[in-house]
Amino acid sequence: MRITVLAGGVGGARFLQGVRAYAAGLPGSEVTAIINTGDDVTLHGLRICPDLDSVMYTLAGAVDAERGWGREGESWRIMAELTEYGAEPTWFSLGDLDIATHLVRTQMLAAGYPLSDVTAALCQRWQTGVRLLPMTDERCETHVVIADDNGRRAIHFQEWWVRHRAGIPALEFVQVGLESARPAAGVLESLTEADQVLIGPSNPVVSINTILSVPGIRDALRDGPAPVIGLSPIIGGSPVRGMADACLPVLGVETSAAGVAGLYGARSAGGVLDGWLVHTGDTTELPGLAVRSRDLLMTSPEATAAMVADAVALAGR
Ligand code: FO1
Repeated sequence: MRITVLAGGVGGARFLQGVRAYAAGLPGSEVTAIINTGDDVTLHGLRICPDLDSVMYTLAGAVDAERGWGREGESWRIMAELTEYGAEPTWFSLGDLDIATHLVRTQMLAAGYPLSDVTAALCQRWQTGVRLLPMTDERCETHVVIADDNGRRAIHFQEWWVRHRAGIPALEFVQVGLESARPAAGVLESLTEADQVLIGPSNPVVSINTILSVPGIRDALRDGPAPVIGLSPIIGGSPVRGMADACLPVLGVETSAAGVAGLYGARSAGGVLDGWLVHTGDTTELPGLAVRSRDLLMTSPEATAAMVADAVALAGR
């Protein structure tokens, strides 16, 4: 079975551990993940791809499990030196081990390799067992429009998320570069040749909606042959992880399983979903959408693999 997954960072990484565990039980199966790159940022001259790296480190068993990002056993000596020099930003912490990844990526990009090739090269080392594809090879970044004492202005998503902990109300998300971006090499094929497409329980606004907004990706899902099943990132009105509740209202979407399903839309009504898994007790009623409820807490790769099995069963219903 060829499974293609749309995913963001920390939650997406956990979900992919479960998809990989599920696929391990099906000999000859392949898992491809299309990862959000709207969070990417250049700091201290380094190109940083937080979602790609969180997924890569997690699948490799090298992530700091408590934080969900960066390397296990990390040290922070370079960051301390940068702070001594007063080199901003000091609110975004780069670990010494992690910096090696950014150095390799930045050098390869500068030498002309597309991000998809750079990602494949980095994954060579980590043997992730899942093919990781950036949603696009083009530079494309989420900015957040805020209003504060300095007036109405746009700041990079990372500044809003990490520095301000999404505490300043967002007025709008702007995807810089997205309109002219194309899906990265392999992305459209992975959707049209898949037997099963899954939309992971990642941030629906700044991860999944960003991927879907790359020209060509939404159409490929809508017109593709594979069933598309999504998993709700909202459990009883709260996000499983992250701060999706600070993002959904910006699009006028209710923070609920039903709200997110409405954002993605049922394929029968021009959206992308055929089926929708919600957490026990949550509901969604959308014409043409098959809905099933179950425990959606990703407590272990095995528990998540059971979720994936239910998603696949829902697709075959
Ligand atoms: N998240 C933080 O909350 N603080 C940090 O200093 C931080 C640094 C960082 C460095 C590399 C990396 O790949 C991720 C990092 N993250 C950090 C996580 C990350 O930026 C966000 O959680 C995501 O972009 C949202 O998915």
